Amino acid sequence: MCRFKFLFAGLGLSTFPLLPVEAQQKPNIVLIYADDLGFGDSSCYGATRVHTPHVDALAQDGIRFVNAHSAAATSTPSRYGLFTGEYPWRRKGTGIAAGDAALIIHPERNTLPKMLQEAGYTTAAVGKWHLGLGKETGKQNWNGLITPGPREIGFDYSYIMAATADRVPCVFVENQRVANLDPRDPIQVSYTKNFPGEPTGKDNPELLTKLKPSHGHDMSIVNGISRIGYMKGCKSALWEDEHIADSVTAHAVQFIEENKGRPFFLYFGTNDVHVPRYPHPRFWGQTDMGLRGDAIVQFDWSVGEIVKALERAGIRDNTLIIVTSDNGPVVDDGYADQAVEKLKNHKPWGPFRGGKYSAYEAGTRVPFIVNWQGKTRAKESSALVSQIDMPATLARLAGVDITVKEVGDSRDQLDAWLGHDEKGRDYVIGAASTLTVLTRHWKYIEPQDGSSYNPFTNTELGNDPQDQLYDIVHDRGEYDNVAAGNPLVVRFMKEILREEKAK
Ligand code: NG6
Ligand code: CA
Repeated sequence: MCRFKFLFAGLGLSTFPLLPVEAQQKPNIVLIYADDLGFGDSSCYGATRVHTPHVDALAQDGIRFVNAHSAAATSTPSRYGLFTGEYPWRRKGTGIAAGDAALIIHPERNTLPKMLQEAGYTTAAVGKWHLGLGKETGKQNWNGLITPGPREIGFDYSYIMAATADRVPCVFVENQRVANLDPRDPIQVSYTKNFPGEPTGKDNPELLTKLKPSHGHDMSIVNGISRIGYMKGCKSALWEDEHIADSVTAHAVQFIEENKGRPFFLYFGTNDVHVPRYPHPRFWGQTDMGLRGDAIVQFDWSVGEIVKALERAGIRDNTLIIVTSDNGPVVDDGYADQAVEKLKNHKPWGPFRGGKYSAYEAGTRVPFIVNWQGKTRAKESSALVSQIDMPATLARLAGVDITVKEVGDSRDQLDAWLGHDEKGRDYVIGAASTLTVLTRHWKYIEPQDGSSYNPFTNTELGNDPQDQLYDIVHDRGEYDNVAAGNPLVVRFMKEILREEKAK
């Protein structure tokens, strides 16, 4: 049957390259998920003071989207949407997770990696996790098997940071056990109180040899940098920030090498360019933007290493590669790393307003590149696409019959993702401290009483007690609220939200 499909494809009866499900090995999928990388942070998206040749190369024979969205303006909810296909705002407890949060994806749920496993894929999660671990918050067995975790939601292999680099525990967790742990020096973690005698950034600023906080981040000190939360012990297992990219990249490359003979899915969540930004010294000074710019170069290096590994393994042209980010950019996210001082004319948010945490576009409008050598061609696409569609779209690519699967809000957008459909979604709901509805013409922001500005991160949050409506085609910077003059459009957008909430 598959062979006939190829014939039809050749006759132009199909608008996208049909999947060689039996004739050839199913395509591998590599999802490179940057942290806080903004729309304008790579050279193929217009940056001039940082060069990202490896990301650019993927755009050069791939689809570079200019209207692509993460599910939320912060990490945990975006990743929740990515793996479950359910809008995170539907689910309580999907806000930014502490380092000792319980696993927020219920093991009973269908997930992207589970669907790919069923389709015969070997699956891996390498890098930033930030979806919680264990059954109960604060009760993880950090010195033993930490469960449930990646395995229970569909990952055969995992090598992860539990939360973020600025949150304890500052250790890698491999297959749900702390890596390199010496049982004679066990690990202890607390988000409520410090361990007696342990220094903190607040009380012992003289020990902050690598980075000092600008706001928050004044608890346990690891590797000369103070963090959120308290931890003690496990000296042999602690990460060094300057080696995080090398470590996660090496583990991702190893997974590729070991699984080149069978279809695989690799989720590679980089720590770059999240705080604390402390790239390996070989990247220092590669930009004139200080550590934030150099962390972008380090991210780009990781992308290059992954592509090289695919080439070495001879599977480059049978691998779909996606590069995107979990939310928009932030310049000062809590460490005095000179990012603000050295930013000058660089615009991490591109032409959009707001940034990470914001309901304005830069909160969720992220870089998004889909590359499948031989199948995609250099193209800029303005199709409206969203990471919420990751499960349905990739499952379809893998040959899963998604009509019989629970994929929540996720829709099959393979045609758009491969560059054959210029429209994409009719609308997408975004989540920050309020909800938004974005169509190809309009952006609506639901009224919200919260503060409109975060002075610490210098973010316009997009909150306003009034309806906000923007003509996103002619006013992509969202400066002219046209709600009053377009009551019918406002009503229509509210109706979309009302219906979505009722689902
Ligand atoms: C905030 C942190 C910020 C960052 C963010 C999560 C403070 C003052 N700020 O609470 O530094 O860690 O959480 O970022 O602690 S995210 O990209 O993982 O969502
Ligand atoms: Ca993030």
